[in-house]
Amino acid sequence: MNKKTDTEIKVLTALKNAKDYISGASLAKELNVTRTAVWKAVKKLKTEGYDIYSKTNLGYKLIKADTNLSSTKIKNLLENKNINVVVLDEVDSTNDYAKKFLNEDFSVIIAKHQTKGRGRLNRTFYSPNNVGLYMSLVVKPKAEIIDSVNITTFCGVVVQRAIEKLTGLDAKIKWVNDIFVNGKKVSGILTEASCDFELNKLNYAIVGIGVNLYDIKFPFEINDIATNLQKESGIKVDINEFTASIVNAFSELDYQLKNKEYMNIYREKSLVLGKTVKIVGAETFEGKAVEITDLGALKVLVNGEIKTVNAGDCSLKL
Ligand code: BTX
Repeated sequence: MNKKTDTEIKVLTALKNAKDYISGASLAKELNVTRTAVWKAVKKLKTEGYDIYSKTNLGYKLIKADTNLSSTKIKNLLENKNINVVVLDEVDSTNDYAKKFLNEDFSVIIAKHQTKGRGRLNRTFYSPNNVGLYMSLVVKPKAEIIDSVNITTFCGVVVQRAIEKLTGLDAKIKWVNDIFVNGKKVSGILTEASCDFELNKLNYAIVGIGVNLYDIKFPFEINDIATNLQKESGIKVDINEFTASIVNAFSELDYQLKNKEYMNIYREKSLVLGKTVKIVGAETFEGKAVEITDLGALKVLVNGEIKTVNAGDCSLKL
């Protein structure tokens, strides 16, 4: 690595000391150099691996991102200190491991690596070491059975918001459980629940969330359909902050399942509404996705008739 120039050292020090974004003009004035010199120094520092973000009208910010999972750091960032946080080096599937924690009110199980990460319908979720968030939340919302299906849609919004907040990316939700960025999948959600039919209530739900955070070499089969947040935004999110942001949002779960306010964002960020989709489920058909109900059902216009889909796979037809 080349020795840093005086300007690079000064810019780096000023960025380290700044609490927020600092404009190129302010840096130039403070360091008594030109704005071009600041810009060149920032460009060079970036090539050396410093995470410096640039935002129009705001300037530059040095991000001290932590890419190592730490249960202590996550707990420090949680609003509810009673949440049980478990970080594992390796596990088959966090959704399976989470079943050990059904007696607790709210547990979070995260693994650095899953050997058998699961998707829906026996599919696999590729979960290599230290490049993604592989997490299961064990939650016990006060919900009737009919509301329990909405845990996945709520979680979709929570993950969408966390991505947008920490990377600025315009993430979209593909009905029902995938998060897409620039047309490729960055995240999937797998909710498994236990219900008491006699009492018409949910016993517990295990909400499995997988997010590709950092640069990954995907296997050939998914290389064209999957992406990661670092590649799309140039930002390495802080994994502990990202995790805590998702877990904290779940404190609203009871309220949101009842009031469904989050469904407005779910619709606004939908990748499928207004598009031609192919549905594979109890029936297979193509049509135009026209509505998503408060209960998360997708309404599809097929030959002048509306079909309502509660479960199934949905893909976009180009
Ligand atoms: P899904 O069935 O909708 O998605 C799985 C499909 O997505 C695969 O068949 C493949 O085409 C594609 N895929 C596989 N791995 C990835 C990846 N890393 N990124 C993008 N696309 C991929 C979605 O199921 C639900 C996934 C939940 C994963 C979490 S991780 C923590 C928890 N534990 C666990 O075992 N599963 C959940």
